[in-house]
Amino acid sequence: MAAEAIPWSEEKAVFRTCPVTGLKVDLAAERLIIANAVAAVVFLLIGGIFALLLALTRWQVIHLLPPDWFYRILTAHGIDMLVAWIVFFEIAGLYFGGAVMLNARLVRPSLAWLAFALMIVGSVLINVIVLMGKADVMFTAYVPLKAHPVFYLGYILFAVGALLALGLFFATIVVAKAEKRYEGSLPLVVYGLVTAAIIAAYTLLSGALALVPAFFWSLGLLPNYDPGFYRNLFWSFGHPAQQINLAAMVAIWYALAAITTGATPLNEKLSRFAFILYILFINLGSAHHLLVDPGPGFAWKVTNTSYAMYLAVLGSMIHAFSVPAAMEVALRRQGYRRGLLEWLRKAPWREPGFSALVISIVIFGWIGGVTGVTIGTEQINMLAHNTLRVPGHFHATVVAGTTLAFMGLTYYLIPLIFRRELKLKRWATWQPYIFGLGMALVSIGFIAAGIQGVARRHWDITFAQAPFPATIPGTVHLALAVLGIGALIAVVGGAMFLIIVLVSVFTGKRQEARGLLLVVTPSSPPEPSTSAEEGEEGLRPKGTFVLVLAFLTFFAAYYLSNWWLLGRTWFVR
Ligand code: HEM
Ligand SMILES: [Cu+2]
Repeated sequence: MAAEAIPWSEEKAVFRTCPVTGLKVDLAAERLIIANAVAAVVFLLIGGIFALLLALTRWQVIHLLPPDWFYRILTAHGIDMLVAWIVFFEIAGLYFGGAVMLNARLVRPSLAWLAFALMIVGSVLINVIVLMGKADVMFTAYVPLKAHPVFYLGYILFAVGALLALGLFFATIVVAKAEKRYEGSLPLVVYGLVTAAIIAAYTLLSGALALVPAFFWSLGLLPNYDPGFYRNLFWSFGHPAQQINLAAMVAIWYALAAITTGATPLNEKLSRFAFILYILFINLGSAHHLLVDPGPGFAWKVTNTSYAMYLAVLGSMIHAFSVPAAMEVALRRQGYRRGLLEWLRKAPWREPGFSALVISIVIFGWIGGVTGVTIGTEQINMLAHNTLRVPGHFHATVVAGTTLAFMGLTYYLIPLIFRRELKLKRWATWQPYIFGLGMALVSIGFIAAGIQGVARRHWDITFAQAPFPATIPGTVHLALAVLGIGALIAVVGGAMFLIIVLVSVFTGKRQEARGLLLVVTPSSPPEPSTSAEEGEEGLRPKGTFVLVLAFLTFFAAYYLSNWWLLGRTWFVR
């Protein structure tokens, strides 16, 4: 028997059977999923309050915080959001994918609780030491900026906890296979999570390599720490960490498409291949953080940020076609076959999982992806480096893209995992739109200000006390007002999410979800068209094809216009 050959097989797991999905849910895994998800949401709340303070400072007519608090809150916001909120949620996702989706038991729940405790202690330590004013170094903590040792210790504890959780995820999948808990190959969503976890493993190790010496350096035990060395290793943590988010987000895209429209991938092999492209190539993109560093040479920079990086971009392009195409085919099957886009018009727009998915894809691709590839190009980076274009890019990817996808999925986890009735359903219908609109404005405001040269991470964008006079065009204020107004809208959308989740979890009726997974039950679903094309021809994803062409045109226009802008900075006749 395979099961006996496995260490830990003596552990007794207790399962319940989910009446909706028929999955066997390990109760220990369920409790851990809940704990990690709740921690994630709490850090989203804290980071969100900080976001509001920052945005009201960036909105130049308000300019709320004094300089020291601006940098302090910026440090805490970056860590609470990018590290705590995202990683806690991802760990919840890994336990869900590794155990629940495979009918398997989570190995060693006690170690998983240890991992959770390490991550909590780490993130609390960081917040405390930052708010005490002893670590105003931003989340990147570039050497030779020096923080209090507790700051690095907090980072390291968090990373060790996350590594432990990853190890348990891999072990759970191996044991599930050996115990024959699932048949055939891994489901695509779990496959995507495995991709995320593989990237996470080397990411976290690089993080440890960067931060452990920094810890000793700040204790005074290491006399010197080379900034170039630190920056290289930090970014082999900091950049791939975003690709974990990317892989997890794409896995959730496939899940949301399946939940809300019944979509199945058109070509699963291709989708799997696209995930492999991430593993192989995406880490090379880290070099885009070092484009102005004196150490690495030009050829190294260009090779890594261009040629190799584009293979990872190809992965994203494949997913960005596959997910909408799968939805289009599913909706055409339901009868919406007229013209190119009837399926899109009649799609379940009031279902928050669907709207979150579409808004996530659109802002991630059209704003985040396009600007990322553009500013990651060596030459154009010389214009964009350390301007507000950079936070404009990553608020489109990691906030409107990843965060919104995570929010969308949460609405379905509440009945399934928390086993509570989802409350405030009408709010849920609106929430993705409000958050998405706000974040679109935030990103566009950032980018528009950045294109006009406004620095990021800088309290005084007017450079009032600088020895050289700096002029910023008046239109910058318009861009920053768009940012500020967008932030207010996004904060309302974020608060709605938090209220829906907390009200449901703490006051929702305890219930076994019965069949009903969706948030909105249409009273009368729209009539499928009758006079439409029949047969296979009517099922082709023609609409998605046209949308993708429109995207590529926009991409080319934005990319080329940046070369044009670059050309204008050279006054050579
Ligand atoms: C309501 C939502 C949000 C708003 C309004 C917001 C706003 C801001 C602002 C104004 C800055 C400062 C930019 C600068 O002056 O350099 C900033 C930085 C940042 N934000 Fe957000 N943010 C939001 C949500 C998020 C989320 C959800 C994440 C991550 C998942 C995130 C990650 C970051 C990071 C990593 C930085 C850079 C920190 C640094 O430069 O060290 N933000 N954000
Ligand atoms: Cu990066």
